[in-house]
Amino acid sequence: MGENKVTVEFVEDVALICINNPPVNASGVVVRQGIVDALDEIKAAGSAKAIGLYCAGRTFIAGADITEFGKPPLEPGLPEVCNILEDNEIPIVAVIHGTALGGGLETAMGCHARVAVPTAKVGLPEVLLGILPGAGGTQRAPRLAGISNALDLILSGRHVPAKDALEMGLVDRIDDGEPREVALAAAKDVVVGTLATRRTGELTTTPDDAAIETTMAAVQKKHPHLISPQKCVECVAASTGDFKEGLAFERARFMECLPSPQSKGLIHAFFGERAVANIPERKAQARDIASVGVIGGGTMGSGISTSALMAGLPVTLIEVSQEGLDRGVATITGNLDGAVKRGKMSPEKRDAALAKLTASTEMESLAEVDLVIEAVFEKMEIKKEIFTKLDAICKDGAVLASNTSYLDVNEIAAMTRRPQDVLGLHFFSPAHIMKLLEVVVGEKTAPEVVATGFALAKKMRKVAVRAGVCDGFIGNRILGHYLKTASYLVLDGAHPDQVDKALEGFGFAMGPHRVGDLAGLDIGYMTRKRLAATRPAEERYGGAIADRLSENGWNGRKTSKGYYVYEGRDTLENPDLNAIIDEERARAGITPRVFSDEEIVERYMTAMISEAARVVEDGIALRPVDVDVVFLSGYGFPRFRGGPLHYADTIGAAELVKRIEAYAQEDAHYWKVPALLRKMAEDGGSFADLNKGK
Ligand code: T1G
Repeated sequence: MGENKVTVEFVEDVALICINNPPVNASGVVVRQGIVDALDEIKAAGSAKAIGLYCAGRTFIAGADITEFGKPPLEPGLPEVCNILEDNEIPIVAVIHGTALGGGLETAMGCHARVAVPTAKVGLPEVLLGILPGAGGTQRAPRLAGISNALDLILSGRHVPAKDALEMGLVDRIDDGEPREVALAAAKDVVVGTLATRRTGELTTTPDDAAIETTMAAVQKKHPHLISPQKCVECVAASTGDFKEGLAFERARFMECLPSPQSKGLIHAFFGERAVANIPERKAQARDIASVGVIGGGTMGSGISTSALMAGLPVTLIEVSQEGLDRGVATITGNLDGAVKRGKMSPEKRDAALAKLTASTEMESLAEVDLVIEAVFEKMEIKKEIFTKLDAICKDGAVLASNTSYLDVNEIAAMTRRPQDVLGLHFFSPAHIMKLLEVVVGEKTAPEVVATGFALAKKMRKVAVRAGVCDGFIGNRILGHYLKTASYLVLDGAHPDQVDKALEGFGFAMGPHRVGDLAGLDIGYMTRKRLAATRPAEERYGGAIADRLSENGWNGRKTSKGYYVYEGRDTLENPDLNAIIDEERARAGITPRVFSDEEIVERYMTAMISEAARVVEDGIALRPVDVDVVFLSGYGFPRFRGGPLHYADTIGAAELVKRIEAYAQEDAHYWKVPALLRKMAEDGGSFADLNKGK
């Protein structure tokens, strides 16, 4: 057995239990058994009149050990340990520091009192994993904090600061100090009676039918695809009854959620967002980034500047004209005000961030910055000019990044004498909100420059994914492919609104036409024009309808008309659309046919999966999970589906190959079976297999 994860210390008439299971004291079976053994040891010693339970390291228990999920259950289970704690004869006080989450908070609620240090936070985030608090959380939290607070905690999964937890009744006292000292003092206070203890299961929950009904209706509306939120509400409602029956009810509901595909998808997403940090350059020494330069004060440049300022970095914003600069500064100011309004930052932090913004029309102002991000118009000529200048201006060792969303980073790097310092940092709009950052690695990009890109992402609280160089890198390359399927579906008989609704039924927040209207149809229009010269003759052109819209000046929301018409907050049908669709079908000699929603989803997802497989095959993405994280963090892919290639495994390679071969009968150029997928189908492999060990 490894070193002891749970130790007991006797101090006069109290005992201390210390849990030490780095990095987050996850409650794996060794910890759970260790707690039970520690209680037995203390009982046998007979000297302790109170017990202080605390954790070493940076946090109290951060939950059940998620790596145990999907394996045969290991006894003692977390619910059992929480009940053993509660039934213990000697009173136990839990001391919380860091983040007591999920099974961690449930363990603390199984104890007879809870003391938190001021910086501690508590939460029940199980719903974010497609499950529910399954170790008594849905029964104890309402008893301690009331039904409304419990519903908020359990359905939001948010981390509640210690002072709010005290107000709710989840903790009994706030004491500052090292966990062991606080635990010793608290146990002593229990002995002398200045810290009251109680068994949570003996408390009662005051019914609140109105809260239950309102919340149930709200989760059914907000999460029509998810099963665990509704079960969370049912469990909280059950907490007004008998405690033991409530625990049994919760256990049954938990076991209905745990094996579900959506829980597997959400857990895949959780670990995936951490797995993508495992890059070949992970051991390289990132360069210190203490100042950032941003060239371009448009939407992207302002968003990137905002994100850097919110991360506490000084930013020098460069624009060619004072007018452009003023516009950029105004946008940044508006972004920061928005962050304050959304409660993402305090007014003081907003002022401090703004004070770190320098604006200039002179690129020479970038001479001393540690990293520059170019975010100007997507024209290679302009970027080449800028990087030539940067090469002459910036100090040795400065990292030079382009925010290009598809252009060749190697070509850009070749304009400098320092290609090893050049990479792509592809942000997603709005850059101060979207989590995804594609770190595009050029042929000559140095390992420490890649590591610097990942370190910058962490500082900006973004999810960085490593991408190779190709047109569109990971996300936009795949997007460009599957959007053609959407256009073919419309030309062949489906209506844009039907396609949108079918994909929204699959779980996307918005279908591709609604997204196009939001982003601006002119972006796709310019891309199609850019690629026209190199489009293979045998490729079916799907852009005719969208071209007509853009040529009419109907580019989506920003022109109040695109695939839809926008009047205030209303989205209406575009009365001119059907005629355009009919004309373009006729021009192409197409007799439209009916598509089912199911076929729309199948074709759309199969197209996405096939190009995603090729992106992995080509080494543009390191692993399938990197593609999943790109789509979860940057393209609104439904999180409970786990990402395109996690979802592909639920269909299976053989079925996917069969679908592509059937579609290829209509269009052999567009529908090709990726070699990787065919091999998977032949040897029964999966994308999950590919993720292992890479
Ligand atoms: N189990 C196993 N490993 C975990 C873990 C967990 N619960 N939480 C984190 N890790 C790993 C993580 O994969 C990473 O590993 C390392 O710890 C550092 O994490 C019955 C069933 C606690 C806020 O959902 O939210 O209890 O990459 O990079 O940014 O009702 O981790 O280093 O190899 O995220 O400082 C409920 C999940 C579980 C909390 C810290 N608990 N964790 O964030 O570090 S279900 C959760 C977090 C449950 C009961 C049910 C965060 C954090 P590696 P990190 P961080």
